[in-house]
Amino acid sequence: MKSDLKTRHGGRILADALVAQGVKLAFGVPGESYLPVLDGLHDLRDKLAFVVCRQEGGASYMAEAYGKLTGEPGVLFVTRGPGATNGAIGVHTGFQDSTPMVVFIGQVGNEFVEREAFQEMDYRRMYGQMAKWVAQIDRVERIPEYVSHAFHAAMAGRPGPVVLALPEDTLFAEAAVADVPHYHTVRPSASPSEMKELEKILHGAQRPFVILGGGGWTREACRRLQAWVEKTGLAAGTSFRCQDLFDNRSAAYAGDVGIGINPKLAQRVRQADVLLVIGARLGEMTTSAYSLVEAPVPQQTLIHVHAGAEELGRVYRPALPINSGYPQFVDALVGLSLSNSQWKDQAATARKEYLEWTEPQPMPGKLQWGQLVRWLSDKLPEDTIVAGGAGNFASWVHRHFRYKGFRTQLGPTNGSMGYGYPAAVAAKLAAPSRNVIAVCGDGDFLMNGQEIATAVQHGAAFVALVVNNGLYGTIRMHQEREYPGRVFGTDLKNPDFAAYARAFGGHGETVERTEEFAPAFERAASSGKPALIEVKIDPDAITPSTTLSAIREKALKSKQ
Ligand SMILES: Cc1ncc(C[n+]2csc(CCOP(=O)(O)OP(=O)(O)O)c2C)c(N)n1
Ligand SMILES: [Mg+2]
Repeated sequence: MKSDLKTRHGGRILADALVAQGVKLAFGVPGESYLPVLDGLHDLRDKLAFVVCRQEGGASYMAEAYGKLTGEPGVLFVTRGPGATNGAIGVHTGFQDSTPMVVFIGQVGNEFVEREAFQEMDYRRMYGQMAKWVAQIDRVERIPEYVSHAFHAAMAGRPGPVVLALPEDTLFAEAAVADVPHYHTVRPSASPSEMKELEKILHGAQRPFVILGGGGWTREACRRLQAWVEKTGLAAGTSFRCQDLFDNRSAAYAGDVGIGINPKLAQRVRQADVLLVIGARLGEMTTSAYSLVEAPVPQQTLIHVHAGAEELGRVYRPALPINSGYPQFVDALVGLSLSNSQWKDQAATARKEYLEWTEPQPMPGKLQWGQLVRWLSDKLPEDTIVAGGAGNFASWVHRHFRYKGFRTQLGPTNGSMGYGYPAAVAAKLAAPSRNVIAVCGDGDFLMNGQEIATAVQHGAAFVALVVNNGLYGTIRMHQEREYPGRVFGTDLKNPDFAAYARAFGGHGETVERTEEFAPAFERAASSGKPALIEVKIDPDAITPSTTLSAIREKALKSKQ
């Protein structure tokens, strides 16, 4: 019935396609390369909000965080070459974190293509390794088809980013085409024979351990899995920065299998006879550099459940690979009734070890950061979203914060700095009724500090903490360990962070002592503005369990 269709320009067709796919919020930085899209979005501004950002790095993290939080593709718009290169960091993060994203990039018109025209790049080559699919839409009438394909591809199996380039002539051209309805989420299920085999393996297990991780979970699947784990008496851990997949207050929770792992938990994973791994890829950070689980054939009997068929057998040859979506797998799993009193005793010991490990230890200086993390954990509402970036400041959060519900943690599993602040902006805009905090380092924060402007402009009021040790502390720690006393390139001269926040129209505070924090936090949280608290810590306090000077002394001794 083509004749009934209205003629629209490419930008409007694209905007309509996004609304048809259920998109309500998109992030980006504008460019002259995609003006018709902005024009199309103008028509649909009541249905789809566009969050205009200050740097594509921040915008791409926002789109990634939106995808991570909601489970639906985060949508990003960037301009040609410079926008595309700035925006790459969030796409790389989304790929490693299995986050669904759909990224649109302006492109030179087809009449100039392959001339290295103004800002021209071949995005298929540029994004090839960090996207599930990269394509260019060369015909205006095929926009709805490509967009539908992109949303299906971003969501199918192991979720991830998809990139679509938009040549200018495609966007300005007009066509009369139909929209495509909302995408399906296509994920496989475990077969009855696989579940039988799983039951047999678990039935004979003496020291089993469960690890959850990855992207593609739902609140309901996590809740049902947790109830089953608790009922069977198993112990469970979570992979690196996926600590919110299991209520950390549960008696069955044994801690996070990530960076700075509890040595007793590491031992438990190493010595398990059966590992039931659901959704985690078992990457370098989760396996302590492939040492907890040996590659390619693990000592443990590995049952590896993953939504991406290509992940099974990629690093580890499992005893039982199961290609399944996680809600689908949990559906089948909860039907199994298993129980073993030996497991229950082990889970109780694991829990005791978790509680001991997560008690904050005293650290040098006037401000006890570990105690403050515990204070936040005890005080903030249960569904508070904690967005964090990369650096040693985060190790206190990993260790002392108890995540209590699904999608209360937004962190980059690729260890990418600058994530926390923009992720918190996206979280507050996506879920305005939820409480949000960002936890940043001094180095980490300034990678995207400009996005305070975005928070102010769009009314995203949340509290950001900037943990200031005047160092790229993580790198200093490694430096002192490898080349003690030879400090180079890791000192930072910082601005007055509170004044910086105020200059953007936000609320700013500086805290130097433990006891100053609570009243400062109350003032910040009730300011009604994007708020920032600079939290000054002693640079010697480099991790929750050791100091820089101790690391240096040990390294010097070992070199003598
Ligand atoms: C985008 C990016 N650049 C560089 C790094 C390497 N890197 C990892 S942690 C770190 C230092 C973090 O410093 P800061 O945010 O101040 O945290 P601290 O370790 O001092 O607590 C650096 C430079 C990275 N992970 N990501
Ligand atoms: Mg620092």
